[in-house]
Amino acid sequence: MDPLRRSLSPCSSRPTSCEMLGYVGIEAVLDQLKIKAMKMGFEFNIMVVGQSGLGKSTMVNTLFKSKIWKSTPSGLVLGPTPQTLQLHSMTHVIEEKGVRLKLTVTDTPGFGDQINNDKCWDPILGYINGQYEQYLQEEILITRQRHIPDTRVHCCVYFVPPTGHCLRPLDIEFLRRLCRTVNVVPVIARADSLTIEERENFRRTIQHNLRTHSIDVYPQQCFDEDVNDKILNCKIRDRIPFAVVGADREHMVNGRCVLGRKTKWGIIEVENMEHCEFPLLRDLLIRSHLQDLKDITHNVYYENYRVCRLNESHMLPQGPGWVNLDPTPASPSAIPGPSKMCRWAQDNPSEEY
Ligand SMILES: Nc1nc2c(ncn2[C@@H]2O[C@H](COP(=O)(O)OP(=O)(O)OP(=O)(O)O)[C@@H](O)[C@H]2O)c(=O)[nH]1
Ligand SMILES: [Mg+2]
Repeated sequence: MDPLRRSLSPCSSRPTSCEMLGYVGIEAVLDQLKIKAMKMGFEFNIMVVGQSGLGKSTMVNTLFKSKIWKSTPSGLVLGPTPQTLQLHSMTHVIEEKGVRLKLTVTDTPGFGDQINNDKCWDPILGYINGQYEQYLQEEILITRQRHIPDTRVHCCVYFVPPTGHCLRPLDIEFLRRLCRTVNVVPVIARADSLTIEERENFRRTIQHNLRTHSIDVYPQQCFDEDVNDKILNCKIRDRIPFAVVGADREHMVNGRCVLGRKTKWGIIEVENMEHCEFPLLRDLLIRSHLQDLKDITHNVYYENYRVCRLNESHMLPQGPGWVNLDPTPASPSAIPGPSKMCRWAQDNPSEEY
């Protein structure tokens, strides 16, 4: 056999590059990345959105007070939660095993109280696009900062009222717009008002509604990167929307201090999977998908926004990637959502918009 052929044969005991060159130390890149990331810390921004009175502000407190944060940040409302009248953000730096996370949760006023709820999504979309705009303005500076502060919303938790029927037209319209702009994780709010059977049926109905109306919530199937992603995300997609309960009070249960809601019949523990799915939401946001949410925000939603804006201001040459959009809108809130349409249009330059 030709000696060259023999050396290429998969059966031959070919020396690996390590054996040929000795130890190179490529794996140490991981340590370098880790050290750098630990020095920089992480920023993560969540927003809660939904109709008035569904427990959004309570959920913000639940997130901060639940086990993972270990301490209660100052500024948390104690006593009855007042109605949220304007959009506001709360930031807390959490440190665990030397890793620093700057978590910002943006609470929003509930919508749906008005007789005419037309365009009730405008302030929310305006805020989300406003953060993209702020980032873009920093990014296009000639002398830009080495680290651009990231206030972009990485995940929007959308509260669905526990009607037990189906998604209301208002929720559908809102979600359709939101999903084109940001990662959305819908949850069934105040899930303690549904029986286990009702919860399950409601979940399936909502999943069906989302599919029918092409509302692509997080984790989006089209962004699964490999088989492992697919397997894990399929399980998550099957459980979304999570049925959550919010609480900001602690109670003693069998000698344990738990976060929960005290009712006449007992205590609903928010961190107990037998009672609600808040732990699944928290784990998705923080433990398993934090970086993925940030990556999709940067690579998909922000990227779409950036392309749309640069096209509008004619800063991009009219090449194959050019997207023909409507004239520049007056305010950031009116900027057409940086949708996957934009991305799609880039891939299909012949299409007219
Ligand atoms: N039964 C039940 N009540 C809840 C839950 N979460 C919050 N609540 C109660 O619902 C009421 C309204 O809660 P908020 O957190 O203020 O609701 P919100 O969505 O922020 O309301 P707006 O600020 O008006 O938009 C409060 O009395 C809460 O204690 C829950 O999961 N189950
Ligand atoms: Mg509120």
